[in-house]
Amino acid sequence: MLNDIRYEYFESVDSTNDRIKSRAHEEESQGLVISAGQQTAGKGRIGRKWESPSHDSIATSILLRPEEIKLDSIPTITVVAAMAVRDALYRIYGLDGQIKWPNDIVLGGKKICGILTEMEMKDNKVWFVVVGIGVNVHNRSFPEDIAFKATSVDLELEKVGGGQGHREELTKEIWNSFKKYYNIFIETQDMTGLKEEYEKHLANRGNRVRIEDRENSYEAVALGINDKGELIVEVDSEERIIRTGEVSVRGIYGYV
Ligand code: BT5
Repeated sequence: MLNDIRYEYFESVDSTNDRIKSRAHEEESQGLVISAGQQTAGKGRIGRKWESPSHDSIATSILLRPEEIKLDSIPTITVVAAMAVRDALYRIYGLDGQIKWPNDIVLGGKKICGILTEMEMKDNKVWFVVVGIGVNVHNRSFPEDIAFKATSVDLELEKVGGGQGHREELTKEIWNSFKKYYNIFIETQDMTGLKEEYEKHLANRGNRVRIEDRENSYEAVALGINDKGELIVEVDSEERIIRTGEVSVRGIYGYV
C-alpha cells in the first residue's frame, strides 16, 4: 500500500527519475516525490529525450518499493499512472484526455504527458520502482521536431474558453489520484479492478492502429487491454497481445 506521499522540489535537476534513484540507493522509503522546475537531461523511453527545458512543465517522479511484486507486473504500473494523470486533468480542468497505450496522455490528437517507469533489482527481487511523469502545462510552443504532436494544459484550456494550469496543484492531484489507483492495482498486482475504467479512455479503441517494434510494422485493430495491462489487438481475425517495451502504437493517420 502507498500511504504517505512526501514532496520535494528543486529548481533544476538532470532528471527527476535519476534523483529518485540516487535517493533509493540511500535507503529512502517509499512515497518520496521529487519534482523540478526544469530538467537538463529529461528522459523518454529507450534512450529518447523528454523536453522540459523551462518552468512551463511538470517533471515529477515517485519512489515505490512494492513488496513481493512479480517482475511482469512492473510495466502495468505505467498503465496505472496514465489513468492517474488522465483523472487529474479531468477533475481539475475538465480536460477529457485519452490514454495512448502504454504511456502517453493525448488531447486533441496531441501528446500532453509522457510516463517513464524504471526499476532496479537486488538479490533477484524488485528493489525499487521509479515512476516519472512529464506534463506540459504552460508551454505555448515546442521544439520543431515535436511541435506537430505536442500540446499543453494552457493550449487545451484556450480551446474551451480559457484558463490556466497550475503546476503544483496538478502535481498533487496526479499523485493523490495515483495513490488511489495504485492501491487498487497492488491488491491483485494487475488491472482486474481498473480495466473497465481504463478502457473507457483508451485512444483508438476499435480503430486501426499501426504496431511498430524493432523488426516489424503492421496494421491491427486495437480492442482493449487484458488483466496485465497489455494491449489486445486483432490481426487477420486473430487476437494478438502487445507487451510494453520497444513498441509504438500509432493511428494510421498520424501520431494518435
Ligand atoms: C515518454 O517517452 O513519453 C516518457 C517521458 C517521461 C518524462 C518524465 S519527466 C519526469 C521523469 N524524469 C525523466 O527524466 N523522465 C520522466 P516516449 O514514449 O519514449 O516518448 C518520447 C518522445 O516524446 C520523444 O522522442 C519526442 O518525440 C516526444 N516528446 C519529447 N518531449 C515532449 C514533450 N515535452 N511533449 C510532448 N512530446 C514530447
